[in-house]
Amino acid sequence: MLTLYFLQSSRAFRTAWLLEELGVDYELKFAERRADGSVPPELGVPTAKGKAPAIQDGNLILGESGAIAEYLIEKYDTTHRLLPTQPEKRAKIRELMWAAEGTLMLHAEGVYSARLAAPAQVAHEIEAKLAMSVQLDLDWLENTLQETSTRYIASDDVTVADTMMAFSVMDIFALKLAPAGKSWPRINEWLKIVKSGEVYQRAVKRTGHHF
Ligand SMILES: N[C@@H](CCC(=O)N[C@@H](CS)C(=O)NCC(=O)O)C(=O)O
Repeated sequence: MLTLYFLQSSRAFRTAWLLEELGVDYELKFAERRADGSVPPELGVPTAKGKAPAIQDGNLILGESGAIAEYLIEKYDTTHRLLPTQPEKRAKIRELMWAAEGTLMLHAEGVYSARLAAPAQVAHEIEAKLAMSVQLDLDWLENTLQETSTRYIASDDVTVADTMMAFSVMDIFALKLAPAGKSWPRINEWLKIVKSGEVYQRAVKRTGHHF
């Protein structure tokens, strides 16, 4: 059986939601974060980096939420429900998947690190500058949603892009990593649809995921 190494309030939720969407049976190895936010060694994450998420499927041990998503889709999405076969559609979905980690989370982590590392006055200034990148990312996503005008991010149904991107945006909103006073109505509408999804809710129930 597939094992998911799950850390609370982490990107591991992306993998849990995707596994639920795919209907794959999995064992959940669960841990709360330590006080400094790190993974407790008792979780026994088997990858070299020891971060969450990680999976073990047979002999395969894999980290990186994006690589895990690609693997799970390749192996278990046999009807191509979550990643359609047309090259153009696949490319747009992958654009969102890469952006979720390589752009939105990258910028969000910058804002968060500045907040933790610098003295309040300095942190405020650095944070405000870094948060501009987060704003541009969200503006881009807002425009994308306006252009596609689909219920989910890339289609009227859930795709693997939603499972990657929703965590990034919810994390940014929950930790207030975007500039204050801005709003992204289409993004909020999309998040409402995501959160009301039956399978999404099943993943929340199984993992207790929260920010
Ligand atoms: N790029 C990696 C990032 C993995 C990562 O940074 N995970 C965080 C949780 S969101 C973690 O394990 N933090 C705890 C630690 O560093 O000990 C991915 O997408 O999986």
